[in-house]
Amino acid sequence: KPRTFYLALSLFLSLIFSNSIAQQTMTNVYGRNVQSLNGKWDAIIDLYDQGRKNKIYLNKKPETKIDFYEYSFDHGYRLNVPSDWNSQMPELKYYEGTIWYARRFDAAKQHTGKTFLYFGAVSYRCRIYLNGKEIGQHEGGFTPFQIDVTDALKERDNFLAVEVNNTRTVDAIPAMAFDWWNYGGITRDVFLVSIPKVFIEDYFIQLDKTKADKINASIKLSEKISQSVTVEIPELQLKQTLKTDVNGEVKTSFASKKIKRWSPSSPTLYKVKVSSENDQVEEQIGFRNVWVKGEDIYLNDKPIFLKSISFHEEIPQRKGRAFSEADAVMLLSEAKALGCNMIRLAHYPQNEYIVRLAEKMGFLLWEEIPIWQGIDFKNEATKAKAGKMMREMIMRDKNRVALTFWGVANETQLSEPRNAFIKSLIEITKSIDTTRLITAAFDLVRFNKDRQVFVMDDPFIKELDVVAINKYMGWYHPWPVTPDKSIWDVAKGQPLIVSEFGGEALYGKTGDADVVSSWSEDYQATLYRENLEMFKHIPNLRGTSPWVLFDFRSPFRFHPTNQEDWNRKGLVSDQGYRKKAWYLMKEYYDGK
Ligand code: GCB
Repeated sequence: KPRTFYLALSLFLSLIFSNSIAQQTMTNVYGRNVQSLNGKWDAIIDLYDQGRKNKIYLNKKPETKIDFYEYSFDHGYRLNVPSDWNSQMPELKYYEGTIWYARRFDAAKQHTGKTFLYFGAVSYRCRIYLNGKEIGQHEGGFTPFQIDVTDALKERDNFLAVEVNNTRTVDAIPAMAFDWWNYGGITRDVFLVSIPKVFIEDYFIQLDKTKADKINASIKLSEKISQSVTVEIPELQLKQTLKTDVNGEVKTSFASKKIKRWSPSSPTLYKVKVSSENDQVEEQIGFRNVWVKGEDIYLNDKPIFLKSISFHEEIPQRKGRAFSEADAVMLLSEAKALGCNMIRLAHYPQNEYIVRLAEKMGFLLWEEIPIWQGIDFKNEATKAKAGKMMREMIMRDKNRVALTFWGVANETQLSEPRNAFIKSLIEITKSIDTTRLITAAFDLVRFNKDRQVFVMDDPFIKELDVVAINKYMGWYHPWPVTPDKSIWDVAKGQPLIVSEFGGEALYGKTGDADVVSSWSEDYQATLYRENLEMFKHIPNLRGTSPWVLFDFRSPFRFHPTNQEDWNRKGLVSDQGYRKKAWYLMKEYYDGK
């Protein structure tokens, strides 16, 4: 008993503690007054984790004749921020452990306002030290956080050190093994954000779930005070000035018959301005309705078929994680070329450049946290981490009209702890946002010999708006019957998406169109042809998402000649060449 009590207490304290130092980011950091801290940072590789013990974040230099320090950030390694470290030095290719980053900077003096230090993402866990003091911690490699540095900041010569660690652990998300590269480092933008003392911390502005002429808006100030705030959509001649309540919050709605709804074929965005007595912020927001009725998914009152594709946040040609607008252009242009109207962002929230460009280019988005196989569902601390990640993801992207699906899990096995875990994620999601569809990907579909149909027994799917199935027919699973006899009776009454299918091919390998182990483009093409045939026999199929757009790096994949650390399921090779199956998929999507 006492042991559980202390465990619970320490969990509680650690949550309070870590939450209070690295916070949820304000809405729309990219629309604020920021100073970039991107660029070359100094680095120290700390394989044995000695840096914290030796307080290297103090950055001491010998002052007397008897002083010496066994470290220095000067004249050592230099790493680009943002970027993973693995792609920057050959000796860091497989590195898993701690690396210290440091840099100096001047900061504009703040007379009345506040300054936050913002990180788009640090993979996987980090501690932040400013001018010799620890000011924050964060865990989770794909979501942003901020730290209030108003008091800790100097005008000249600040010393910022970040202790980054990407060691895989059983209680982490993702956990010990996952089919992508474990990139470490400060992988996204670092900014100083200057903001008035009382600022617009959060707003959520979206079209009503079902009504085409009703925009709902809620605004929250950073302090619990009553102030007047104005929300304006100039192009629609909509403007309201309201008063926040004693909690600094206010909700309202706008009615307009003139709203042009956002859709993949016409991705209209409107300038939206939010201002308070001291602060103002604006961005482009789109409006659309999405709901499910029976087995159909409706976008703006019309049933839609989701022509989706997945990619990792990775530029294969560079063998590194994607982080810039140019990277987003590369990935999304290739998805556009395939004829897609949706992206499943695999398997974690990707950077905001991708999300924001996807929206301008007219892609629906599915975004998920890396609940990817092997998660310790029994661990309460892991569950709390997942909830925090889910919240961080939704808070970042809830104003993005493209966001259509919140994904809560990928490939989980039946168990009570799993149900409780995922249910808690669904509850968190609904407590923030009820306008999107909730989904999860399952790999439990199997062939029922007696009934001669594909089935799945997982009652949990009833909790979801849309059921997603990963099924690798012709790759991991041999065909039990021919594709034209492959009838599905899965998730009847609900819309179903085949969220993954495919197989590996080494670009340029030809022949053996019927031999799985040939790794040839011809076999991959056969596999696609057969799966496309099977799709005709899934009555509630409302979307497909081949796995995957590009070959991607993964230590799972160690075949010496065919894989060499690459998952070769790409429709496009690591060098950017389209494989034969790409053309089949393109034809399928163009015909839909
Ligand atoms: C899956 C996973 C995906 C893998 C893929 C594969 O089911 O969801 O992350 O990369 O299979 O290639 O095996």
